[in-house]
Order: sequence, then C-alpha cells, then structure tokens
Amino acid sequence: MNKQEANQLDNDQEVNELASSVFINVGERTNVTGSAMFKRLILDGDYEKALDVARQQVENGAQIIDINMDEAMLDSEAAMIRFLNLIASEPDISRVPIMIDSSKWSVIEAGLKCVQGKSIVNSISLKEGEENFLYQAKLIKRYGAATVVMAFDEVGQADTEARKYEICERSYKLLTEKIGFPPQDIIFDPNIFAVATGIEEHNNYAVDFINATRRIRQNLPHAHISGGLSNVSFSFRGNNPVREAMHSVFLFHAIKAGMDMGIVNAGQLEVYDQIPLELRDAVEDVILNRHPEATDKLLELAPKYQGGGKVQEKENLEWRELPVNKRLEYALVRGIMDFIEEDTEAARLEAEKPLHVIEGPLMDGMNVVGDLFGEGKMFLPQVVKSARVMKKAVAYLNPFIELEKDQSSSNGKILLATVKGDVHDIGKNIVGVVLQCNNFEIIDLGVMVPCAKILQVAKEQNVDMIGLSGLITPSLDEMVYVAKEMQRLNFDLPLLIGGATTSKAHTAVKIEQNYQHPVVYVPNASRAVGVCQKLISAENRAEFAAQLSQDYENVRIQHAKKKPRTKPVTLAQARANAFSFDWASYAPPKPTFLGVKPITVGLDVLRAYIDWTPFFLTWSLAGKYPRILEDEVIGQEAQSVFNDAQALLNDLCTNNLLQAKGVMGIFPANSVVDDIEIYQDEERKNVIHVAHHLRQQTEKPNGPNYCLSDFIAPKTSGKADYLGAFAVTAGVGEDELAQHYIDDGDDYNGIMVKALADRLAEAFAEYLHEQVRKEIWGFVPDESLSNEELIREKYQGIRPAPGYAACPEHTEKQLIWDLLDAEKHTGMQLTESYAMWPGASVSGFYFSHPESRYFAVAQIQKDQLEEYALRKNWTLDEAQKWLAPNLQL
Ligand code: B12
Repeated sequence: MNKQEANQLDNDQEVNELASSVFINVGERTNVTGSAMFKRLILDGDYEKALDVARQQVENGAQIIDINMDEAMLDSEAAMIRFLNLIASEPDISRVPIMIDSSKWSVIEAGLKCVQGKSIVNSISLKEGEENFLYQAKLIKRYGAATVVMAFDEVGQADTEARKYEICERSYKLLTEKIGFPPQDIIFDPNIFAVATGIEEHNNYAVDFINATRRIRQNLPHAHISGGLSNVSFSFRGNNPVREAMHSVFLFHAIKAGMDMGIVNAGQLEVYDQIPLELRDAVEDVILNRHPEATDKLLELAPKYQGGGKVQEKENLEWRELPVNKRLEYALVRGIMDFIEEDTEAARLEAEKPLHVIEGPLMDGMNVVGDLFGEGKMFLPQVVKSARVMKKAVAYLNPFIELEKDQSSSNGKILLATVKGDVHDIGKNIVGVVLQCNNFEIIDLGVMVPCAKILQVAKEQNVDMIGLSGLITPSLDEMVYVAKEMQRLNFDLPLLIGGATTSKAHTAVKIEQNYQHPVVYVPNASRAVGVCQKLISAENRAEFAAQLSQDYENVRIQHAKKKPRTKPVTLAQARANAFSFDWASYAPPKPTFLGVKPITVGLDVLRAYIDWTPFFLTWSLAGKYPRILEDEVIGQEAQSVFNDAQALLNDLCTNNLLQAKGVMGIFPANSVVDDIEIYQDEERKNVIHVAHHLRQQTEKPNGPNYCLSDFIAPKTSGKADYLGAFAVTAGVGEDELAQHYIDDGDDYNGIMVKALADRLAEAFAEYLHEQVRKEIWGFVPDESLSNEELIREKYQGIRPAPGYAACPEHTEKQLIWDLLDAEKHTGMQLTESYAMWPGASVSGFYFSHPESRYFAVAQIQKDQLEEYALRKNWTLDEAQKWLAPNLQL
C-alpha cells in the first residue's frame, strides 16, 4: 500500500490495521489497456520513459507492478520480453514482484521465461476447460510463479456469490489436489462488477463479491483475494467524489471480509471517515444493496458532489473567467459536462424566466455547434457530446420551468420510429440527437414500431412530421404501407424516409406516389436538419414541397427510361453458364465435427478481431483504420472517438456488461441445381432441410453465372460434401445498457454501446469462422492470418449472410434458425421481417470450397422469380414481396 493511501486510511482504525498488515497494492500504470500515456510510450518505442512509469509506481508504494502489452497494433510478445528484460536491469524496480498480464497465453509464457525472482501470472481460468487450465497452471508452477485465477468457467464469468465461490472452490481443488499447486500462490479474482447501473440484477454485485470473498477466505486456506476496484463505480464516471467514496466504502467492507490485494488508485480513494455522512450512507446503501431505491437516491445526491473532483484541477480553466453565456457556449462546443449545472444555475439567476436560458444562451451555443457542424468544422461524435451537455442543462432547468408552467417553444415536434420488423436504431438515434441539437423536439418510439402505433401517437401528440428508419430491405415494404395508411387516414404531415437500404429512387418510385403530401428521402443526419427546417417553415414549405415532387417525378421518368447496364439472360442460359468444376478429382474436406455446437466466448477475446473501419463510418468519419487516426482533417476526432470506444470496451469486458452468444453447425449436404439438400446423417437418405439460392441472371461473357449452390458437390457427383451455418450475437444486454445511458441524458455513450456491440458481433462471426476453418471443420488447420488479412478475406471458404448480395433473400434465415435451434441456444429471435434480435447479430452459411467466393446476385428475371416461388412453396405475390430488391423496381 502506498504512503498516501496509508495516510488516507489512517483515520479508520480497522481498515488501517488490516491494510498495513495484509493489503497489497498492485500498480497498473504499466498497462497499455489502462493507461493511455504508457500505451503511447510503448507504441512510440520510448522504453526509457516507460521504465520511468514503472519506477514511479514503485516509488509511490506499489508492491507489485502489473505489466500488460495487449494492444492490437503491437507485437505484444516482443514488447513484453523487451520491457521485462529492461526492468531486470533496474534493481529499484525489480525489487517488487512483476505481474505478467495478458489475455494471450503466448505472451504470458514469454514473460515467465524472462522474469527473475517471483512473478505472478494474470490470469488463468476455467474458461476454456480443465485441461487447458491445468496445463497452464503446471507451467506456472514450474516457473515458481503465483497466479491470479479469475472466477470464470466454461459457462461464463461468475456474477453471483454462489457462482463465484463455486468456481473458486473448483479451481482451488483442481490446483491443489491434482497438481500440487501451492495454495499460498493462488490469488482469486472473484470479479468486481459495476453497481448502480440502473439494471436491477447488478444491484447485488458488490455484496456478492464481499460474501464470496468471506467464504473463500474461510474455506480455501492460504488463498488470496484480489480485484480491480475502479470497476465498482463505473456508473458514476465523471463524478470523482462519488467514485472515490464508493471505492473507499467498498474497500472497507471487502478488506474486512478478507480481500488482501487489489488494484487501487490512491488518487481515487476518499478517506472513509471523511466522506460526508449523507454521501457515505447513500453509498453504503448502494454497495451493500440495503434497499431497492438505493441507486436512485445516490443518483439524486450525486450532482451535489460533482465538480469537486481532483482531475479537473489540472485542466486549463481560463474559460471559467468568461461571462456565463460564453461559458455555456464553451461547454457546449467542447462537450464539457463538469460545470454545466453550476453555469446553468448562474444563467437562470440572471434570466427573467428559466425558459429564457434555453431559448437564449443554450440555443445560441447550440447554434454555434450547428453552424460548425454544417461547415464541417465539427464532427458527429463532438455534436453528440454537445447534445449530452445540452440535455443535462435542460434537465436541470425542467423543474423550474414546470413550476412556472411555461411552454417550451421548440422548432417543431418530430416523431421517429424504426418500422415494424426491424431492430436497427443507431442511424435513427443519431438523427434524433442532431435534430434535438437544432431545437426540434423528438418523440422517439424506438424499434419494431407497428404502423398503427406510429399514426396514433402522431395524432395524439400533434407532431409536425414523421420520420421512418430501416436497415434491411423488408423494411422498405413497411414504409410503403405507412405512406398508404397516412393517405387513407387523411394525414397531411410530411414523411421522412431514412436508413441504410432506403434510397431516393425507391422513395420516388415506391413511396412518394402513395401519399399526396411531402415525402422526403434523407440520406444522412446532417441533411436532416436542413430538410426539417424547410418543412417546418410556413414560408418555405410550399415551395420546397413543389420542388420535391418535381424532383421525384424526374427520378421516376429517368428510372422508367433506365435500361439494364448488362443484358439479362434466361434462367436456363444462366444455369448453362454455371461455375463448372471437376468434382471427380476433388475430395470435399470432411469436418472433424458434425451437428450443432453452442459457442460462448469472452469479449476480451473478440476485441482482437474487430474491424474498426465501419465503426468510424457509424460516426460519419470516413477512412480506413488505422490510417484514419493520422488523417489531417479528421484524425484528431477519430482518435478521440476511438479512445472513448477503447475505454468503454474495457468496461464492457471487465464488467461483463454485454454478452456474446453463438451457435454453429455443420451438416452433410449436396447441391441439386440451385438448391442445397441438407441430410440427417452421412447416409444422405433423409433430407431434413433445403437451402434455396438465387443465380446471377445477367450476361457474363467472361465468367460464370454464379449461385451459392455451385460451391457444394452436386448430388449426382456421388461426393460427400457439407454445409455449415452460424448465428452469433454480441448484443445480449445492449438495449438495457444503451437505454441506461440515454435515460441519463448520455446519447453519446448510448450510441457508442450499440456501435461497439455491432463491431463485437462481426468480430464474433470472424472469430468463429476462423475456429471453423482451423479446428471445427478443420479444412485449413495451419492457417495463420493477421486480423488485417482476415478483414481482407484472405482465407479459404466464405460465410455469406442472408440479406447480403450473394444470398439476398432474408427468409432463408429461418432455415438457419431451424437447423441450429438458434433461439434455444442463444436467445436470438427473428422478427416478422427476418431481422434478428438483439440488433448486434449476424447469421450465415459456411462454404469450404477453395474456389468459393462472394458475388452479387443483383437483378433476376421473371422465370427465376416464378421458379423460386415454386421451390419455396410461395404464391407469386409472396415471392415478389421477398425478392423485391432483386426485381426491377
Ligand atoms: C454495420 C452494419 C451492420 C451491423 C449493424 C448495423 C446497425 N446497427 O445499424 C451488423 C454487423 C450487426 C449488421 C448485421 C446485419 N446486416 Co448489416 N450492415 C452494416 C453496414 C456495413 C453499415 C450500416 C451502418 O451502421 N451505417 C452507419 C449508420 C449510422 O448509418 P444508417 O443506419 O444508414 O443511418 C444514417 C442514414 O441512413 C440516415 N437515417 C437513418 N435512419 C433515418 C431516419 C430518418 C427519419 C432520417 C431523416 C434519416 C435516417 O441518417 C443516419 C445517420 O447519418 C451496412 C452497409 C452500408 N454501407 O450501409 C450493412 C447492411 C445494412 N447490412 C445488411 C445485412 C443484410 C445485414 C444482416 C441481415 C446480415 C446477416 N444475415 O447477418 C444483419 C442483420 C442484423 C439484424 N439484427 O437483423 C445489408 C442490408 C441489405 C438488405 N438486403 O437488407 C447492408 C446494406 C449490407 C449490404 N450491402 O448488403 N450490419
């Protein structure tokens, strides 16, 4: 324990006694995942300065230093070896034990080989089963090292007292009884998770930790207990006084129960006795889960203590000398939350009415934000952060406005909804925030909203326009339906259309004609502001509407004249030009496993597989990762949003706030023309399911007319081939967590959670595909590709997903669900439009053929439409509905 901390704890007899006698503090500033400064030094190759960081920690009293080099842009193994070798020649650092911290076993092993003297491995667990656990523990024992054992098993990370204890007991028995691991070298980490998150199940997390600690200490002799303290207060990020109080109270109780080691930042610890009594009581209620309103009470109290945090003292606070309206503008433009309530209060006292603060300085500030955004001088993430500040100020003023029964005068009311059957809302949420920044009032009905509800609320709330959003093509039909219903029910509100699969052409040809009032396709959030302002303005609306309908009429005329760029061919001609292959001299790879396999994997594993480029697109920052971080114009903002993402990702991983669940399967299969028959077993007699695919139907003078079935051995070839399928999600918990942020006025993190969940879902698909290629199907056991190469699809085989270009027909997801029993294994559900819930989900097929490739089916012809209807047992109308995107509009 460092000196400062010991002093801080001095005032409390009990804690101090325990602390000075047994509590060991682990320094973690030498961890690239936890310290941005250390990461920069290592990435820049400045190992001398990085050593200074280690030295300072020891000087400040750290009794162990944790070293972690897990960074995607680093050769972690080499960095670990280099740094440990340097430390070995610095006696003032190497006098304390080294904790070798990595999620990769190879890095740990490399570290163990370098360290002289006693080291500690961070960490091992039963996550990948007993065999792996004991194998790693044996090696650690051979090096004479101690180890942190996480309360994590094959099922997942332990969250309840029972699970924590049960996993630790099982680990203890395995270690001590099976391989004679010295019990005093076992350090359990029973997982400190965030409390007061707003999610009821999290309320008991601290109690669970403390009780599990007590049981471990009572029943598993000599073992130690450790944990990362800062996690517990994650929900109060930005409010240091409350966080410090939470740390202190938690430690007070955990040490009493037997916690004897931990990562405790001295600067983030309040003296238990000096915590104001009302705050200490409220914090204690939360930590010990003493009553159901504990979180709400602490939330209520928290703002009172905000603003006194130590972190802020270091910042340049010259702007605090500005007049209040300029301070508000400064905070809005820079997204600074720290003083917003104080300044809003100052503005309120100066104003005649509280509402004038919104209409005056706050709106002036937001207008500056809007202008800077319009001029391309501010970027989307910054705007969303500004909105967070604005919301906080408005929330502060609301009770005063209520008191005066004043009516707020917004630019206009807009109802937003993701249509029935669709679950995507990132784009819609971004549009909502940007419009709010421009003083529009937003009524957001969420996702999967039926038409009747949209229209009913629009009437009840007397909104000024309706905005619809959708990501997948079946949603387009639903938008057409809403337009028709608006016409039938004599609405006269403008209708906005947006979302990834919508387009001006589709809006003009399919939607606009059905409704005689303005219908506008809006390609992105920044365009939304101008469009809404024109539609709301009494002078501009008529002219804008006339222009729009002329514009859409032109689009329709152009569209009608449009000839296909390439000549269509008949289905028979296309089949005659199918991909041809010498099946006779080919042996399809036989999987090492047949059947269905549920998959669980930690987010810490998945994060290494993330493709970051689309993440920046979500934030309207276009450019390839990692180059985007160096970009002259947007580099700084990209780096900032990336840093925020890393911080949140760290929290998601350590606090288990999202979960990834998946299932995969491999089945005997053969192709029959454009279908793929899936068989019950290797006898290939019983067809259990049929996968239906579409064939390219345009003239291809230089290549085949592909269909996915081409990549599976035809039944007539007599070869035994296989088809794989998967469904994965990283979105278990995403809606609740995002909503928690949004309810707290923090749309920025609300959007960030979903953007990260999406990235993790795709990373899961990438990770699982690699497992399939290398092990489960095993057709390329020796594959060794970097994440960059994986992103560039440098592997053998493909994983097309229903909805994507090679298999554009969404209902085929039902087949995946039936084959894998996906709902049972993962909880993932299909909506009536075949969107997957949770939103951050991906599903698809696996093909192993070395020549299999991605392609676009594109336009199909009437003969294929009719035949496909027969194959699917559909009416022609049904076929037209589901294949609409591939038919001439
Ligand atoms: C990232 C991504 C994902 C993410 C999730 C995306 C998300 N949460 O929105 C993940 C990996 C989970 C995913 C999964 C799938 N995806 Co996807 N995905 C994409 C991708 C690459 C980018 C979408 C995105 O996030 N854009 C950034 C956001 C901010 O933009 P946006 O949603 O378009 O919103 C902006 C505008 O549209 C507009 N806007 C949006 N709504 C509104 C509303 C109003 C009123 C207004 C005014 C404006 C407006 O303003 C927003 C901000 O500027 C697109 C391809 C593309 N280039 O669009 C494919 C794409 C959307 N996906 C597609 C498909 C098929 C799928 C899957 C079905 C694949 C599968 N079988 O697993 C699943 C479906 C998931 C599910 N839950 O059902 C297809 C859809 C085509 C189709 N035929 O339906 C696309 C177009 C790819 C393609 N070219 O084939 N996907």
